[in-house]
Amino acid sequence: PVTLSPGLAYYPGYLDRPAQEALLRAVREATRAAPLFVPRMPRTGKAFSVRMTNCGRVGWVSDERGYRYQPIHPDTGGAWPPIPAIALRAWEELSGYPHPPDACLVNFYEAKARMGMHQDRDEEELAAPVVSLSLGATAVFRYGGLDRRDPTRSVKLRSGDAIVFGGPARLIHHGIDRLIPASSDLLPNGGRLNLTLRKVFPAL
Ligand code: MD3
Ligand code: FE
Repeated sequence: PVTLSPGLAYYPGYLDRPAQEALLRAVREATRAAPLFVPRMPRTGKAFSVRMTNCGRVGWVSDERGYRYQPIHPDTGGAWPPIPAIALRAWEELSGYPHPPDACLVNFYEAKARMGMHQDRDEEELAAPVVSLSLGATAVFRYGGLDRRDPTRSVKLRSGDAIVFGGPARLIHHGIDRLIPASSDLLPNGGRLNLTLRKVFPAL
């Protein structure tokens, strides 16, 4: 791995093409039980450009009432499907954390989608890292520091790359500036998927 900053480990090409195809099939299967939903900003209700779903015992949702983890899909009311085996294996190999993840958030970007700079702090267990797997179009990923005004750097996340945020990097600001057109043929229409594995609740 490449250490981009303390606590931030980058694994370019972590998943080979057959593993990317297998993970994509598993995500498509999961979206049959838990369709992509449109998250909305708290208070304003403005729609995100990214669509989402989840796997695992809880999933991250956002609507007018706020951000939270919950055990059911916001539209269907059904349980989230299981976390794909390939994603669980990546967590075991990369997280260094002795318990399985509670949640796998799946972000789907169409060509023009982006994600503004934010921190991930809706998890109770901040001692666990977040493991991210990218599929499809290359994304320009931007990350800064603990203060919103700290200087930022960017790195391209390509199909098959993994990136792990733990320790001093767990609460850094980060976002997706844009996708790079025609950068992958894994997904149709220049789309991108990102899976983030998270331990939400402290282990008993
Ligand atoms: C840094 N997703 O889902 S993955 C998110 O590509 C999110 O969809 C982006 O930011 C995406 O919250 C970026 C890289 C990532 C994921 C989680 C992090 C970076 C992180 C948690 C803490 C710090
Ligand atoms: Fe995030």
